[in-house]
Amino acid sequence: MPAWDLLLTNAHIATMQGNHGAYGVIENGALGVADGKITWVGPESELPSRDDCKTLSLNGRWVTPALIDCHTHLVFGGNRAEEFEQRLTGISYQEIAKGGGGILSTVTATRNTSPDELIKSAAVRLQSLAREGVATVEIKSGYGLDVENELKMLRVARSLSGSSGISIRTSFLGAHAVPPEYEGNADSYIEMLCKEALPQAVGEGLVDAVDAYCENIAFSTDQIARLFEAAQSLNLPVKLHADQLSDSGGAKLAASFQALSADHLEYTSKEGVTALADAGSVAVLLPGAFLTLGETHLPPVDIFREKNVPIAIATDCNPGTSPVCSLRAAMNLATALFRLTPEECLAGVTREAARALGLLHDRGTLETGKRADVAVWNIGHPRELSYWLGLNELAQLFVGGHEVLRR
Ligand code: DI6
Ligand code: FE
Repeated sequence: MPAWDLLLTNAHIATMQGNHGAYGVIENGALGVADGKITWVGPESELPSRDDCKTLSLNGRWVTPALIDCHTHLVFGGNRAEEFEQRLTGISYQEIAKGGGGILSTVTATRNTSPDELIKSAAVRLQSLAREGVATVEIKSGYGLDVENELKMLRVARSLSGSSGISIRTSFLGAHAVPPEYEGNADSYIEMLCKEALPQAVGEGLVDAVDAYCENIAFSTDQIARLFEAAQSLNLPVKLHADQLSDSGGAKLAASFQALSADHLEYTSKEGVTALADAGSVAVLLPGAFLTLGETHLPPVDIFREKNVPIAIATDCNPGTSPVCSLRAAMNLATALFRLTPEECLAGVTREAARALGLLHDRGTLETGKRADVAVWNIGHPRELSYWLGLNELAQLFVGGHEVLRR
């Protein structure tokens, strides 16, 4: 007889297993948890007899995998509401960046903010994600741009996990912009990242993956290739901000390093998509940045579908191009702006987001053996999770079988 710590009954379950029909639905289902893992999931009528255990009837509510935000810059000092107003008068993001504003103004603010203050402001944004059912959040560095401050950001990101119950994955984004100390000398900056910043951050256990910004206002493919070689020699997976503002060969570069994901991709060519398909990399789409920048060039969604490139969706929460602290809003935007289906959106913040973090073996779908990260919703069908904008129907959130939130 199975012994469970927790049994959820009287639920409709969207398992999000890719090969189990739309949403992987099990109507009138049940889900058993032992030692923080899912040990049984199926129709309630097939439940085996069992020892007594804590049982929770969900009264016909829907259950999905807890959501995953696989691309955020959640930790930063200050904000850029002033720049936001400037952009509304017609000054472009690139012009502001070239004038020393943009990312570099957040670098100054982040360097001048203490770890405690960074934790406080990021925790507010993290709670905003969690109360909509997000249990795993990727957080990048990239606003420190020197050894001390990149490590400070990563330590802050790691510490957010303990205080929230949310699982945090970190990405080293030292190659986000050229810092003022290295102006005109991006090659030396990359060398410093490879020889000092990255190895030290890895030595402290602060890095789960290495990311970079491949763009004509940031780093070239050659520079990033050097960083990615350093990442590989440290056994770290890579991912890339690719082809966001121009086709700069980012997707192809990412694919050549078997990247977990390539992100943004508005300007990616068919060749770039084919390379991602061959490498098994995930395309992470970021509709919040598309919206905020008033972008009109659409990512090649039809070609992703044709080539079976998995599509994830994330907030890209950052103070410049995506002040978005709602993954549910990103799902809705992805339907409106990119014409993704509600099922693609939900897969994009569960199964495919897990894949984009290299965590699909552990979460992202509801199946036995995976961590019991479960969201319970007051909805009539999972398509509603992409339909409503600004309505929060989360009832409960479980992480590793423990309830971390109830509304
Ligand atoms: N692409 C983005 O959208 C963000 N970083 C990046 O590489 C923007 C970051 C910022 O403007 O602060
Ligand atoms: Fe980003």
